[in-house]
Formats: sequence, structure tokens, C-alpha cells
Amino acid sequence: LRASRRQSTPPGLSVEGRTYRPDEWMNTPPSILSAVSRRLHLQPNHPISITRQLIESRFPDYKYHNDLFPIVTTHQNFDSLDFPPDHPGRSRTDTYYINQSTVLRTHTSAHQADTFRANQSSGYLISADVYRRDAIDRSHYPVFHQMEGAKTWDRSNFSPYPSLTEAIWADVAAIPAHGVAVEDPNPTIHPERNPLQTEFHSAGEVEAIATHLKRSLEDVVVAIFSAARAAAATSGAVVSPDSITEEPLKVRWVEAYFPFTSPSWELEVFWQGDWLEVLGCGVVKQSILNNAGVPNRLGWAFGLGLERIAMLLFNIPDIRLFWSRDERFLGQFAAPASFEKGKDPGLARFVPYSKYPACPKDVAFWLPASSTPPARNSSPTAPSAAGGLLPASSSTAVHENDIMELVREAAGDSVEDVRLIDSFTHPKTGRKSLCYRINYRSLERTLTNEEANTLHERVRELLVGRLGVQLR
Ligand code: FA5
Ligand code: MG
Repeated sequence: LRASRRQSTPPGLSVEGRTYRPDEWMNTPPSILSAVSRRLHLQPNHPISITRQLIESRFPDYKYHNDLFPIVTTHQNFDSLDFPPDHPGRSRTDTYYINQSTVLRTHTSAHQADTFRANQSSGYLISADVYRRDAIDRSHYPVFHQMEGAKTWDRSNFSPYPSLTEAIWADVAAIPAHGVAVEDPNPTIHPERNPLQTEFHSAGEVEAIATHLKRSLEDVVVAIFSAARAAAATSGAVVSPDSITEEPLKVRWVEAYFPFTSPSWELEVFWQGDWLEVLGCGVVKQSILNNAGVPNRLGWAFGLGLERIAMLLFNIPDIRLFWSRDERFLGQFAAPASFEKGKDPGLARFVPYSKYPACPKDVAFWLPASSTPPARNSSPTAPSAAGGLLPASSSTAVHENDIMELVREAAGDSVEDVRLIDSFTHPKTGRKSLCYRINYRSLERTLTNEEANTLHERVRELLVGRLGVQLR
């Protein structure tokens, strides 16, 4: 009896002493769970940790939360932030679930409501590891780090100013001005999707909050840029020049949409010939503050990608490098003695060690006929037309993220990127064929062609075994 009962109940999953009960929603592989203990944002001389401290130094009066546990409820990650029930972010193709109501947080905003509720200070920063099923390339990794920031003001307490709006403008005036050209400081906001919350905030309050938000974040980017330039100057000719150090800094604001802020923006930085999104932000939806038990407060929030900023700061070319335990990487970074405002932190830029040869290999296959959808994609919440759904017949529902994850499972960090290079539909049968190019390249050594073949063979086997494709 005991044995059969043990069989019918899934075993508990223990992560750092906390126990969870996986169910049929579980889609988190062991390789992802093993990242939980790494805490790169707290490793003393790690570039992610140095980047965190440099940004924290621009917000000296804020409260810092750096050890919030990554496994959260779907309520924290989605519901508390007003995500609609059919939001694609809830899908098992995008998010790592432990069970139906437990996920690896997909963003630091998962802690917004709880932190507002605790209301320990008017400003806070949360730095943490976050987890997403996503593409494979040099700027995407299934585990990365975000910093969340928020600042709120109390409606019932704005003395010595005559109004809350004037109190906020006084705080704006305390942020140092910068000389950087902002290409689009005030993009057009579309009130249908980004209403001004006029039932809660006056136009003057929103303008003051938005200005404080933008100035605070421009100040961060300018500080990062100055530190990067100073580092490049001391590193001299050993590092290759990049657009951050060779050209004047260019930033712009773009309208964005989040379920939990309105209006919302993204900040982009011009980098290596293109605009790179570094953060999302906006005026906090009043319903979130009201539900968190602080209806008298109003303010802004942002979430930025620490890897994106660290790549700009240190000129790090590949996001996989952050996970390296190789001394040739880790040995290059040292936290400065102080992060004093207005003082150069004296950082050094990353000097690449030799780049090992790439070993590209293609795999072409027919997607399964629509009558046999793979079982692991039968999530009850999968939206019918999520971005990333492959152009197969609609009911086949092989998601590109499933292919990405399978490649990671087979070949881990030996894959630099995965790209769809061809797709076509057979004119008679209507079946879809896809061809992906997988670029095998280790950051640490040369892969022999034989090793790459072994990895590629494993990918091919998993594609057939898991997704039911037919290799061509
Ligand atoms: C968010 O995650 C929102 N929670 C941000 C936010 C917070 C908005 C508070 C408003 C108020 P987004 O998915 O765009 O938004 O991610 C935020 C940043 O994380 C991006 O701008 C980018 O810098 C970084 N990022 C996103 N996905 C990845 C990835 N796969 N790898 C590395 N960095 C990423
Ligand atoms: Mg974004």
C-alpha cells in the first residue's frame, strides 16, 4: 500500500530547504534549478554584483533588498500585478512552473506588492535572479538578473511644501542635471492603452512623477557611461573600441505597456549601431498600491536588466560569460573600494581571451502532423496565438522556446546561438518543414568536430523523442 501511494503522489521537490509539490505543470529542468544557488548579484567581485552596487550608489536613500527567494506564487508574479488571465507571460511555453500556482519568478516585479505593503521607506531597490524560457543568442539566457526600483510619495504628508506636486518637483530638482542628448524625452502616449489614471492623479502629479522617474534613470545611464569611458581610458589599447566609448552617449524614451504601470516607457541606449532596450518603467497603477494597503501613496517603478547594463559597462560580448567559473573571466573584475557619487570607481574593461572557433550545424525536420500535438504543450493557459508559436498548423503548437530548451538540455552552454534559417510548407500535404542552424562554440576551449557531432546527435534525438518531429 505504501509503495503504491508513493507512486501516485509526486515526490516533494526541495530547493534550499524549501519543499514544493510538483504537478503536471512542472516544466523546470534541473539545470535551471541549479542556478538558484549561484546568486551572481551577490558574488563580491562579479561584474553583475559590481553593476548592482554602482546603480545602488545612485539611490543612496533607498532600501536595498538583495536576497528575496526566487520561487514565488503565480499570485505574486502575475495576479498582484493585474496580469489578465490570458496574458502570454503566464504560458508554460514562457515561464518555468513548479506546479499550477508556483513559478520561478519571471521578473523582480513579483515582489512589488509585498514590498509596497511592508512600506519600509519611500524608495526601494530589489536585485535578484529571474527565469524565463527564451531564445538562445548572445544577449539572452534563461536565467538573468533584474533590478527593480520604486519611489512613492505620501499624499497625506508633503510638508514643508504647499502641495504634493511641489514636493515632488523639489525632489526632481535634487537630481543632478546631465548634458546628455535625450532623443525623444517625451514620446506620444496613447491614452487608450496608457491612461493617465485621472481618477487618482492630477495631471500635474503625473508630470512631476514622470519627470522624477526619467531623470533618476537617465542619471543611472550617465553614471554607467562615465564609468565605462574611464575604464576604457585606463584599459588603453588592449580592449577593442565600442560605440559606448567612441561616440557620444545617445538615449531615448519609447512608449511601452505593462499591466502594472500607466503610462509606461522603455529606455533605450544606442549601442553597436542599434538601439538596445535596457529597462521598462512607469507610473505605478494605483490599484496595486491600494491593494497593498497603502492607498495614500503614489509613485513610479522601473525594472532593468543587470546583464544588459553590465555588458555595456564592461564590454562583455556574450551573456554566457557571466556564468563562467573560469579565472580568465572572473579574475578580471574587482569591486572598487567605494562607489562614491561623482568619483570614478576605477573599473577595468573586459579583455577577451581567445575566441574559439564556431562549429555551425543545421538540423531540418518536418513538424508533427496536427493530429498528434506533443503532450508537454497542452498547457491549459497557453494562449492561442502567443508570439513565438511556430508557423506550423495551428493545433500542432510546437513553441520555439521548446526547441530552444531542448537544445540547451542536449548541449548546455556549448551553444552560442540558434537561428531559424528556413521554413516552408509542402504544397500538397500542407506539412511544415523547419531548418535551424545551431552554432556550437564553447567559451572555454575549442570543441572538436567530433564533440560537436555528438552534441548535435543528442539534439536530433531529443527533437524526435520529445517533439515528435521527423528528421529530414
Ligand atoms: C519587465 O520585466 C518589467 N517587470 C519591468 C518593469 C518593472 C516595468 C516595473 C514597469 C515597472 P521586461 O520584460 O521588458 O519588463 O524586462 C525588463 C528588462 O530586463 C529589459 O529591458 C531587459 O533589459 C532585461 N531583459 C528582459 N529579458 C531578458 C533576457 N532574456 N536576457 C537578459 N535581459 C533581459
Ligand atoms: Mg521589455
